[in-house]
Amino acid sequence: MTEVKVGIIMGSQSDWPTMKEAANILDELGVPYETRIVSAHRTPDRLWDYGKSAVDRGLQVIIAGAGGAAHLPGMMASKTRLPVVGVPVQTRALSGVDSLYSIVQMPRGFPVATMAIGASGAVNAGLMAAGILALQDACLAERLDSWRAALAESIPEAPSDD
Ligand code: RP5
Repeated sequence: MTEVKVGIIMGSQSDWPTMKEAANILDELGVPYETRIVSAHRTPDRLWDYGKSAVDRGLQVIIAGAGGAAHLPGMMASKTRLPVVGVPVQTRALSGVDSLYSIVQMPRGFPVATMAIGASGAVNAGLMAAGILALQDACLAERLDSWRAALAESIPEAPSDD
């Protein structure tokens, strides 16, 4: 059985279209992950249990996405020493600036690696998780290098009108 080392958690089903971008990139890189809805406000006990058991279950990185009063990544960081990568989900009312500020401004001692707002942030969260795991996994490091090289290769040298 392949060991799952990345947990992708989110505050609500409504965050999934954004957080799926993190899952997609991990699929591309061949990194197994699990996905869970864990809300800081609506299911605090689930958050606690998840954070408490994360290390023992073999997780190595947690990607946490939430929107609005986005307390999930920070609360998860308070409960586990695993690296927590935070994704501010774009909100309708405040375009995700609320989510960003809720996630990024952590008190000293409990870091959250905060990504950009929305889909780009979720993709980068997946890449960040892969980069962390690649430190101990030479095959994954090779796949990540190839992925990065292919992206660079796909960028044209000059703009076109098409
Ligand atoms: C947050 O509230 C979630 O992360 C979500 O982004 C936001 C709205 O949740 P729903 O009302 O759509 O379930 O906790």
